[in-house]
Amino acid sequence: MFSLILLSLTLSSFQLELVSAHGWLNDVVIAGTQTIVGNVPNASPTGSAIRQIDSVDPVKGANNPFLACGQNAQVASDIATANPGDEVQFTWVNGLQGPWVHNVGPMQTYMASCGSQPCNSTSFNATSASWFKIQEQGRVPGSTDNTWFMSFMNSGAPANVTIPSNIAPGNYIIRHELIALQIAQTEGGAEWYPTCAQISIGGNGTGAPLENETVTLPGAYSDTDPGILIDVRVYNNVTATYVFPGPAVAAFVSGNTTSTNTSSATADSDTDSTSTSSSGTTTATTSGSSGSCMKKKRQVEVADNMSARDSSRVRPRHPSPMMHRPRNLSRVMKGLVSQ
Ligand SMILES: *[C@@H]1O[C@H](CO)[C@@H](O)[C@H](O)[C@H]1NC(C)=O
Ligand SMILES: *[C@@H]1O[C@H](CO)[C@@H](O)[C@H](O)[C@H]1NC(C)=O
Ligand SMILES: *[C@@H]1O[C@H](CO)[C@@H](O)[C@H](O)[C@H]1NC(C)=O
Ligand SMILES: *[C@@H]1O[C@H](CO)[C@@H](O)[C@H](O)[C@H]1NC(C)=O
Ligand SMILES: *[C@@H]1O[C@H](CO)[C@@H](O)[C@H](O)[C@H]1NC(C)=O
Ligand SMILES: *[C@@H]1O[C@H](CO)[C@@H](O)[C@H](O)[C@H]1NC(C)=O
Ligand SMILES: *[C@@H]1O[C@H](CO)[C@@H](O)[C@H](O)[C@H]1NC(C)=O
Ligand SMILES: *[C@@H]1O[C@H](CO)[C@@H](O)[C@H](O)[C@H]1NC(C)=O
Ligand SMILES: *[C@@H]1O[C@H](CO)[C@@H](O)[C@H](O)[C@H]1NC(C)=O
Ligand SMILES: *[C@@H]1O[C@H](CO)[C@@H](O)[C@H](O)[C@H]1NC(C)=O
Ligand SMILES: [Cu+2]
Repeated sequence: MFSLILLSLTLSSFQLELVSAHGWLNDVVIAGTQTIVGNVPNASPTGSAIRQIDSVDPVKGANNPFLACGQNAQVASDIATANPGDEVQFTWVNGLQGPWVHNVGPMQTYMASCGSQPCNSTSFNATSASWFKIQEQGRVPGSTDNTWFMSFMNSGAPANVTIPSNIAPGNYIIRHELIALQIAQTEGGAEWYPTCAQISIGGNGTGAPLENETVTLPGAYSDTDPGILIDVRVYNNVTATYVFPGPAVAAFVSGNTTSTNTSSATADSDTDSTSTSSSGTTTATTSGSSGSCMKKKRQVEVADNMSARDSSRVRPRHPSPMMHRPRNLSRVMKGLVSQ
């Protein structure tokens, strides 16, 4: 009897570790005023402009079709409104809706035009869309203790992105992506957490990406990119440069008007976007949850040795409708969660 209780405790702790170590986008705040709450993964959806995913597990593998908008992401019912130059704040949570736990890896933001159709239309295909990058954040410049911007979210803070101040009006998906690198010194170890929100942008801007600044997702990454398969110096040597994966930030984003008003005219070529893509020989590994998490657990010691500052307090803010949360996390659990 007692051993049965122990066994079930062990199992539930393990399951707890799985959900608390990963996560999802809880909400987006636009211009400090408009709050869009995302649906809990797999819960019965209510109206939102954030595309709902069905698992808190990371997307694994650079060719995984879920790289576009996240695990089995569904078209959302609503459309948020925004203006050029607006700040967009993305608040990520772990699977228990406490603060995001990972602290090493880049955060990148892409956008894609939905064209003349609203982005809540099922005829827009995120997997074949032309995505352009508007922001990338890695290690904090000048950091001497290997602090990454991602770690700021461990206190519950949002990630902050500015919509390009000169972007042309229209229907867009804004896609925020975390790439957690704690076990990425092994090929296939990188954990992608992409998420998509549907927005309509107003104003009178004219900025647009060049054709050769756009990529597909999947397509933009390879499992062996230097920013995906990590050189150990990324952890141990803070002066080693981190090479962001994917395209450069589109030139128009920095107010660089040389690229304005040209992309719709150049429909001829996508060769540059495919040149940044992977070879296409790697098979996508969808996140078989238990398999990837077993692997993750085995590598905890390695990751421990290499990870940045531990900033892994788990303080759920509100109870999840999906699961009970424990009153207390053991030290062991905290150690696991920190990975
Ligand atoms: C798409 O969004 C618009 C604006 O919010 C709304 O009027 C329309 O009903 C939505 N369409 C669908 C299919 O949900
Ligand atoms: C979306 O685009 C991808 C990549 O081009 C394609 O494989 C897929 O069939 C498309 N989906 C739909 C519903 O058209
Ligand atoms: C976003 O901005 C808030 C202040 O508004 C700050 O506390 C937080 O650290 C920022 N997030 C990141 C990831 O830099
Ligand atoms: C932008 O265009 C709209 C009409 O589409 C107009 O009402 C508005 O005043 C313009 N804003 C600026 C800053 O020019
Ligand atoms: C992209 O295209 C523009 C204009 O066609 C060209 O000036 C620029 O060098 C190209 N950039 C890259 C990275 O190929
Ligand atoms: C740290 O990285 C820099 C840049 O890659 C390199 O020049 C330097 O030799 C490295 N130092 C050590 C101790 O590895
Ligand atoms: C604008 O683009 C040009 C060419 O890509 C680049 O040399 C320049 O630094 C950019 N300016 C800004 C402000 O980003
Ligand atoms: C954009 O291009 C169109 C067609 O080439 C032109 O009529 C329009 O004036 C251009 N707009 C700007 C702001 O350059
Ligand atoms: C782990 O850290 C110790 C002490 O900092 C170091 O000697 C050892 O080489 C590291 N191991 C790995 C695999 O980086
Ligand atoms: C968690 O449990 C430990 C040991 O039972 C206890 O010392 C600690 O105060 C508890 N923490 C909280 C937040 O309840
Ligand atoms: Cu995780």
